[in-house]
Amino acid sequence: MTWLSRLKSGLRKSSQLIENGLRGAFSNGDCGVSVDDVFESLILSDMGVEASEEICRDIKKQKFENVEQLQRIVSTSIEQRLLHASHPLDVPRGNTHVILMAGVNGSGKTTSIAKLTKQCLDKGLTVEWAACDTFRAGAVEQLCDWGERLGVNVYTTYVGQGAKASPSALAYSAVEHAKEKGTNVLFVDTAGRLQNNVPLMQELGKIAATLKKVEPDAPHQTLLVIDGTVGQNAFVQLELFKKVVHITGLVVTKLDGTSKAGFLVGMCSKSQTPVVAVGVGEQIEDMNAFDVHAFAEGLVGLG
Ligand SMILES: Nc1nc2c(ncn2[C@@H]2O[C@H](COP(=O)(O)OP(=O)(O)OP(=O)(O)O)[C@@H](O)[C@H]2O)c(=O)[nH]1
Ligand SMILES: [Mg+2]
Repeated sequence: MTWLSRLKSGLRKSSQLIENGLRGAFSNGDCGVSVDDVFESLILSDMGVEASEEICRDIKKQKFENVEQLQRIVSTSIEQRLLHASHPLDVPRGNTHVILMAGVNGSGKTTSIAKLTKQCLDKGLTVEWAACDTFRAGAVEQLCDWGERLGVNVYTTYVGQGAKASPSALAYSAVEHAKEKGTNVLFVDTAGRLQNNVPLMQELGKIAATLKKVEPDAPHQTLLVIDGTVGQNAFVQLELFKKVVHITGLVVTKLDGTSKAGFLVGMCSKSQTPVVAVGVGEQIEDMNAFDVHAFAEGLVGLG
């Protein structure tokens, strides 16, 4: 299965909703005049009022004679709203590139690290991980399992002391070692935290500050992993995490498990934070760069 077909079949729950709306508008015979059905389906896909209204405005400006033409118009309008929203994972060769992963509980941080690592390994980069989720029981083991499968070294204890390290101490030591070894990329896994859990949010800030002590430019990237099933709430999460760390990009997971994938259109229209990758399943191949053309087509059920 190619990535494109994975993406499009992953988006099916959302696209069925929108496609039904487009079919409804067309069967009403209004040919681009009344767009109530379209508007409703865009809202149901969690696109938000503003983006939905703009897309409907685009529809009204054009003529269409069949559902496919209408799908094209909507897909083009969505794509235009997303033109600057994609920024694929970019890892310059040179000093160890540190990528800090943040996000609420269960959003997909750990599995996204594995998936993004696979892409780095395929490019010939060397990768290591710091298991800074010392909070959830089993979290370190989960990362180590993935590490074994991919042949990636995982830093799990505070080297030199052996005792259970604090997340910041472990992060510090991991960067030091990764730099020494000349590792290309170090992913730092962190504990899931609710954005209203103040101590855990502060701890995330502390990890980022500690990384800087070893490497002034680190973390070179801080990716917020967002569970796509939360829809528009993703925007709230982004704003709250931004108060603690400098979020450089988003990783959006579980687009296969939601009918609300439209939230990305609304969110990317409002936010300057680019989407680094999207996930549409639990397999290692189920993540890739945010291809806005394919996403827009997939979202309206084209292709
Ligand atoms: N269907 C689907 N499931 C996903 C996707 N990404 C992750 N998951 C699943 O979501 C669950 C949670 O993923 P984790 O990677 O453990 O999430 P986490 O953010 O590290 O969780 P905590 O460490 O507990 O905060 C796992 O069962 C993953 O397999 C996706 O794109 N699609
Ligand atoms: Mg995790």
